[in-house]
Amino acid sequence: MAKRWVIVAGVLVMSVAALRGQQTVVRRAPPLSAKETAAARDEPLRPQYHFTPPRNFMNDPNGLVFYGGEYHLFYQHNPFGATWGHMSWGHAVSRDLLHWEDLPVALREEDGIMIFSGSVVVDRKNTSGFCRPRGADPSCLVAIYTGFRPDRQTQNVAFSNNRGRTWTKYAGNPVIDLGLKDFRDPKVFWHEDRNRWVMVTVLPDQHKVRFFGSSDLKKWEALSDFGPAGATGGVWECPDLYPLPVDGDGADNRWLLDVDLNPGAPAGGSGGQYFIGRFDGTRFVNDNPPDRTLWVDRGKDFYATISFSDIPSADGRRIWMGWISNWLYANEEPTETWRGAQSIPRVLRFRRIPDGVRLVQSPVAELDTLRVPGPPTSIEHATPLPSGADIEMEVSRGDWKQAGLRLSNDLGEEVVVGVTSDPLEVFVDRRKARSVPAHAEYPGRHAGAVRWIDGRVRARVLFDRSVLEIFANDGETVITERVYPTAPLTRIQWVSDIGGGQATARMWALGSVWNAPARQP
Ligand code: DQQ
Repeated sequence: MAKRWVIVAGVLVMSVAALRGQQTVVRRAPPLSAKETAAARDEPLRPQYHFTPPRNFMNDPNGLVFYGGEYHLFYQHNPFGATWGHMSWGHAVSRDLLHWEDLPVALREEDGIMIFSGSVVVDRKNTSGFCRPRGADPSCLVAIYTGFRPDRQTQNVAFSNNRGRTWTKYAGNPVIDLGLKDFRDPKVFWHEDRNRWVMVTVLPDQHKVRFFGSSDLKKWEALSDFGPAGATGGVWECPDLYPLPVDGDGADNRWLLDVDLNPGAPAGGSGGQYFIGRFDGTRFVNDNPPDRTLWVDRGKDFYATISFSDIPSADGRRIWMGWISNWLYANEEPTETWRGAQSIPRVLRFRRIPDGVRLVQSPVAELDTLRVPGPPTSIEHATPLPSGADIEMEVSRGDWKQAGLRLSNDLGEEVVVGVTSDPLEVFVDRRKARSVPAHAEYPGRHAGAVRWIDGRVRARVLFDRSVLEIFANDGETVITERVYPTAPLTRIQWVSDIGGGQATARMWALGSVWNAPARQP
């Protein structure tokens, strides 16, 4: 049996909750003092530029929305402990997608109903009647979330008239009740041509996405179903749907339908798949055969993605975030005080490659503002590794088998990020990353196919103490992994049979968002 990694920290539960619906009496852990906060932020595994909760457990990102100059990140959160439970929406805001200000819990478990995943929209024209117009601006924020009881999942709404600082649950909830035990994760957007709201949900165990339409966010009618299709080895969760241009061509917009799967992902456990097709406001039609599966990420730790709503058209980006974990071991990650991390926000595009149209993902440009000024370090011999790093590696076609960068420490713990030539793949090998017993599902080597582009494979590697995100060939292949060494990884060097000049890497140190103030991109 897998050894438990750590003792769950900071739980003050006076009587145990209520997965079965009995009365729940719990007391929140008190906020951390300034000294405790500083210590928790400097825990050896605490990422310095990826979002982590100030305290306790976090899983899926929820309700990503841009409003009034702020990006909002809500997230699945247990306010009472460092394992999953009492699900509520934690909340943080940012002006640059990197520096997040923690705010109080936005939506709390109440009356035995947990707040599962969902989305937030800007109700610009007050279609819901929830908004209190201020001057010429009639808008407000509306959250659409799943209310969870052990025997029933329903869709519900709540609204905020003060930029998300406080929320009111709608007295007429639930707004959709199909009498089902499994029916969740509403993602809502405004469909301009049909002049109505569209809600994308999943019927998880039926492997179906169900679409609903509404003019006021309160009365919903079922529109159509999509699925089963693609991968169905686990339940479907956290869907999302939006158009993306192919190769930047606004005349060739395809719709991306994102559906997460647990378990059944290529690296084991949870992961994301996507479908490419057409959506007419009522029905999604897959461009590919139903048995074609397209994976979002080849690592073991990227789940429950959701994209930002309401990013202004002048910006025009579609940006998503995903939770960097896996349900196989999410409750047992070896961190204290806090648990769970979100990915760097990623810009999404479609690109036509020889295999067809595919999703590409790249870190938001704002990340460059964290690069410590000065020229990058060229990695030739063993080089000191800062606790946050942005590395660009490139290998050229030739007579070699493997070219990798080894990130290591004096205990002999190491992670290798590299490329193999046959098969042509990028990989992350974390089998030797932790010298003490780890969860049985943690050690592993995870790889994804790449292609030669002008005789080269390039990869951007983001390292953040316990997080690795690899974007190969500008994000055509992505690998996201947590790494849990018992002491910091402090050295980086090539390990390969590749000839001189055929492999190059340069590295920028990245500052901590807690020490480096926000800068303009
Ligand atoms: N997590 C939420 C659900 C969702 C799942 C509950 C995905 O709404 O389906 O915490 O990780």
